[in-house]
Amino acid sequence: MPSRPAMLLRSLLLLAATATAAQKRGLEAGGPRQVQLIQHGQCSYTFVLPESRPCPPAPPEAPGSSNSLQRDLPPTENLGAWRAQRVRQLEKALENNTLRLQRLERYIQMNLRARLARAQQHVVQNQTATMLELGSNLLNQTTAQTYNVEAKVLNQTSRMEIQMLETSLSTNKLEKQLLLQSDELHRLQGRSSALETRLQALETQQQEDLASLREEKEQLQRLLGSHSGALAGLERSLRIASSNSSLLQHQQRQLLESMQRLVHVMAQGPAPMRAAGQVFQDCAEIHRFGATVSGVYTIHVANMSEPKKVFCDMETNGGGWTIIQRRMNGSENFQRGWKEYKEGFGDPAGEYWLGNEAIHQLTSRGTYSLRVELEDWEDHETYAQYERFQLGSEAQLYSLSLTGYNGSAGRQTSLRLQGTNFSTRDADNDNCLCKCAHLMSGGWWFDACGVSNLNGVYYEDGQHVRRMNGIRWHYFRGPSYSLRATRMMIRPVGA
Ligand SMILES: *[C@@H]1O[C@H](CO)[C@@H](O)[C@H](O)[C@H]1NC(C)=O
Ligand SMILES: *[C@@H]1O[C@H](CO)[C@@H](O)[C@H](O)[C@H]1NC(C)=O
Ligand SMILES: *[C@@H]1O[C@H](CO)[C@@H](O)[C@H](O)[C@H]1NC(C)=O
Ligand SMILES: *[C@@H]1O[C@H](CO)[C@@H](O)[C@H](O)[C@H]1NC(C)=O
Ligand SMILES: *[C@@H]1O[C@H](CO)[C@@H](O)[C@H](O)[C@H]1NC(C)=O
Ligand SMILES: *[C@@H]1O[C@H](CO)[C@@H](O)[C@H](O)[C@H]1NC(C)=O
Ligand SMILES: *[C@@H]1O[C@H](CO)[C@@H](O)[C@H](O)[C@H]1NC(C)=O
Ligand SMILES: *[C@@H]1O[C@H](CO)[C@@H](O)[C@H](O)[C@H]1NC(C)=O
Ligand SMILES: CC(=O)N[C@H]1CO[C@H](CO)[C@@H](O)[C@@H]1O
Repeated sequence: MPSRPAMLLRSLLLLAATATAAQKRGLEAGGPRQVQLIQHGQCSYTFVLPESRPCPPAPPEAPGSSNSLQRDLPPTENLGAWRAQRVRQLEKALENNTLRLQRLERYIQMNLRARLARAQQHVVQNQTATMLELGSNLLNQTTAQTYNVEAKVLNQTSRMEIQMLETSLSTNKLEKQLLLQSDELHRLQGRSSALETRLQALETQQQEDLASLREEKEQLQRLLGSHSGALAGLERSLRIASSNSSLLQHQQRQLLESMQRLVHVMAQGPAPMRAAGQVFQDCAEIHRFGATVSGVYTIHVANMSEPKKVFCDMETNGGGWTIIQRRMNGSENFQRGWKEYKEGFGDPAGEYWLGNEAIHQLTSRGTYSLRVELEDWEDHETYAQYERFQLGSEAQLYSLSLTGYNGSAGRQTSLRLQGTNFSTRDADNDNCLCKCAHLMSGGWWFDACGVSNLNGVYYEDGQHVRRMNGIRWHYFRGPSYSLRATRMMIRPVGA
């Protein structure tokens, strides 16, 4: 914006120009004075300009020429003089004009200074306002444009910033991801390396194990070799041992037999040996002691002063039987008196009678059963068994007491079960008016002579039938059949 004095000067010059123009017009109008009115807004200014002299008449013009140049064109001969004149004229006019101008200036300076100052002030103010308005408009526009541009720039900037932010954000995210991934990678690498080390350790361990296993295997193989050697040795010795074992069994059998012989010998031995060894009352005790071979053994029956030799059946029906009567080939005479039947007679290895006293003593001490075995000449064998057998004392005439008959020698028992007294040819204790012992021979538990007598006369084969005094067992072979072999034996019940 131009400065205030400059503006004032411009206004002044403008005014001067106007004034000159007005003067010209006033001259043309022929008025002495020139009055100029200037309206500005509400105010109006009246300029009264001084009367100026009319301008000198123009030099004579050539007819037909309207052009000043043509008019001013001098003749060529006095061109220099004209020129000088003309310069002088111009100088004078300039001078005059200068003078007038100076006058006008003075006038203005003197008369119109205050008004002019006011007008100037107004003008200046208007100008200033206008300029201000213009400037403010410009400024508005500028500011608007600036705002616009600024907004655009800001928009762009913000957008760019946003984009940058986004970019940076995404970059950050990417970086983070990258970091995470790199971390993961590191961890994985670490783990992988750890795994590798572990793997290596395992491999080395495995190799060591393998080596040790190989070593163990070799050791085992060596051991196996030695073991198989030992095994072969063992097999050899086993073979030898098995052969030895059969030998041993043989030896055992021999030992057993020798032991039984020893028992036998002991049973038969003299008193001092008996005292040192075992004392047996019957064959059941000897059997319990371990003897399994049938034969003659010595027993010590209680209340009997002398030991007795008996034949022990260690096999029949469980063994342990004490034979009290035996007939087999008629080698022994059974026609004996009371005393002989009381004490016994015959050969324990062959035919014999144990003796009524010994039988009484034995069957009085415990519960005995009686088994009677019979054989005819036709090779039939049969038996009669009594669950309970007991013989009374001599005072009771060796009376018979039997219960529980059982056997194959007939439906009925051929011995009267209870109360039959023993009779010999010299002791008639039967229930017959006759003497059964005379009639039937031997000694027996005759009733009214009865249906049996195993101590009768021994008849050889072919003479054994129709014999009343032979060896009879009625319910086996009838009343007159003499048997070939008989055995009477006793054993404690439950043995
Ligand atoms: C200011 O100037 C304008 C034109 O530029 C004119 O119309 C107006 O009358 C002036 N006002 C005064 C107070 O001079
Ligand atoms: C300048 O701008 C402001 C607001 O932007 C407005 O009020 C004012 O009238 C404007 N002035 C001119 C001279 O346009
Ligand atoms: C910025 O520019 C977008 C499009 O380029 C426009 O939609 C938005 O209105 C502008 N914002 C401003 C404040 O100018
Ligand atoms: C049987 O065993 C005895 C030792 O108990 C031994 O001396 C003998 O050689 C063996 N006999 C055999 C055939 O192996
Ligand atoms: C055996 O003898 C004793 C006395 O030494 C006697 O008391 C007992 O009754 C006798 N037993 C038999 C069955 O005779
Ligand atoms: C009867 O048998 C016994 C024992 O076997 C024998 O010692 C005896 O000589 C025999 N006697 C007869 C007459 O056959
Ligand atoms: C056996 O003899 C006794 C006497 O000792 C006698 O009382 C009894 O009646 C006799 N028994 C029989 C069956 O005759
Ligand atoms: C012999 O006695 C047994 C029981 O001890 C019995 O089962 C059986 O029937 C008896 N036999 C005879 C022939 O009586
Ligand atoms: C050329 C011209 O007009 N000169 C005039 C200047 O003014 C003086 C008097 O003031 C006149 O004498 C001149 O003629």
